[in-house]
Amino acid sequence: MTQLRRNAPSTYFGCRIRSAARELQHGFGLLPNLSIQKANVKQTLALFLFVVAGLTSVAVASSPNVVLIFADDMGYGDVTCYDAKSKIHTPNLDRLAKVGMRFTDAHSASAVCTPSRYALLTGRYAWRTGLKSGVLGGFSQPLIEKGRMTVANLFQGKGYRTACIGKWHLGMDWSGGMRGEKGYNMRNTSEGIDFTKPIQNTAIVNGFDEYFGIAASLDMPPYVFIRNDRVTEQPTSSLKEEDKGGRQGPAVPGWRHKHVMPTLTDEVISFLQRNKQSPFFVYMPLNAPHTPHAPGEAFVGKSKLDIYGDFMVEVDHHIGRVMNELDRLKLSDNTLVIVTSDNGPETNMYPRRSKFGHDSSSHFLGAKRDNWEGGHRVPFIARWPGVIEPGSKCDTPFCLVDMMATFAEMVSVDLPQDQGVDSVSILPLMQGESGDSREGHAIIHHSSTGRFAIRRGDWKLLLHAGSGGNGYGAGQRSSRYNGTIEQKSFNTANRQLYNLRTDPDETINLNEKHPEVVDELTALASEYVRRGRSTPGSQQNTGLQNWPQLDWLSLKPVPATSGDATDTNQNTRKQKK
Ligand SMILES: [Ca+2]
Repeated sequence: MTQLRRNAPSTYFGCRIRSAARELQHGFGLLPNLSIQKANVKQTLALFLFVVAGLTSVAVASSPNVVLIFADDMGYGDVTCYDAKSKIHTPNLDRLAKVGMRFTDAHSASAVCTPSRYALLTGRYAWRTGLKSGVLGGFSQPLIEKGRMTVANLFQGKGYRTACIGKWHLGMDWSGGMRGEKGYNMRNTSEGIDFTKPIQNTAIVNGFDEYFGIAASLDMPPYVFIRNDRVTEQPTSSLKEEDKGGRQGPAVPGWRHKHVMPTLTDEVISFLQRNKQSPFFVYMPLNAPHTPHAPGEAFVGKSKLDIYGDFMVEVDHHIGRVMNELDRLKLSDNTLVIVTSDNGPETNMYPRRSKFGHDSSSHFLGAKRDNWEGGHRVPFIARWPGVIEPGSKCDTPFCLVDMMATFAEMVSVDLPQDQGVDSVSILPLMQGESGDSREGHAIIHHSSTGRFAIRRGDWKLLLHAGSGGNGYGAGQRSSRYNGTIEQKSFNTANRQLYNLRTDPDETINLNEKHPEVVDELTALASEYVRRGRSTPGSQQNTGLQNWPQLDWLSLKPVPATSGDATDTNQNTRKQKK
């Protein structure tokens, strides 16, 4: 029980005393198994401190709402305000950027879905779990460990209503499924599963009061909506009987992929209407523009590009619906809205690039799965009236793993030492602080095959040859890569060092010119892996066995110039303002 908040209230929230009873009630959100009768002396004392700290802190009534919209495979170049050459028009995203802040150097924590989501929600890189590469399937076991704190826990513990509405893709325990089996596999077979039984360990055990959505990507079975811990309808049919696109498997009669995004948005709007009086946190992981590309009739042909473009136009439309509902409910002034993406665009961007001149990766190299920028550099727009300067831009690099510390600072929670271990608050960046407030803290990039890269300041070091993800040189998909710059760039040295300030397109490998930077960044990445964390604090357990992707690991100490990685003073855990 280390969940104590900071005493100093944040100035922009205002300060009001709330009742101890309410504090207690919400405090239990983070303490599900604690009862006062059974609590020992230590726990009671800690609980007392928890309440007292709350008396000086931020009132629930003035707490900002948060809506986090997480598009699936939406590229940097798919959003007009990020790429003026984009052939897809995104008026709602552009409108959001006009009254908010556009971050130009934001990175998903992985180049693929599942690990990116894990890191977003827990503030910890997913390669520290048993999932060293790839993603989960629709019937895989949960990836988030029991007791692992999520951003939803943070908000829930502060009295927020919390909802996950969308694509989970972090595993759950289906009745008769693979519970008890070892390993994290992309399990998409429904063999043995009883859909009439409750599902254990869905999003509702990870801090979400409500969950509605699909288990995994829209190209993975089962094709059924889940509400909390039950399917909403029995999947007695199969995809091949109902719709096209995606792996075969159980589907509910009448299932249509194109209905999914409108349904999710309807659910978000319903949640906003039901919870307009209380502070809320909505996590809305969309199924789009990931495959299968399934725009509704009203959007077919709208992009004048292709079906992907049409689907992207629909993504923008539904984001607009959420924004409009916040306006209608008069909630926009007190709501932080974030729109970002879980990784770069799918490789079907290459034929689109050559045929239509629309580049979903913008000018960056590579796509989803890659450690090159196209794999993980994502749009990130944040609107928060009164805090974020309208129409502003931030060029400081950060990673979506930083949301945990950011939200913790927003709601005045000190993260326990063993939680959010890779997360540094970007709240100062949102508030317009100039310069790199991360102070030497580096970002780790991770590809679909489990390869590593590290970014600090202008320097980026890839600890492998090639993209780290897509095999541009060979393979069954190679025809779509023919003639691309990615194919020409695929044969590299085993280390790639790029200066992203002068060479954002990763064209000139400086590994031989600057071996000292290669050594320094290799040592820093090694330190992050070995210590089980990339923030200051106590060593966390990280097993390094059977991990072939760590062939680059160095035992050299981190040079003194490398910042605060070895600082164990827990007071520096907080982002310096
Ligand atoms: Ca994705």
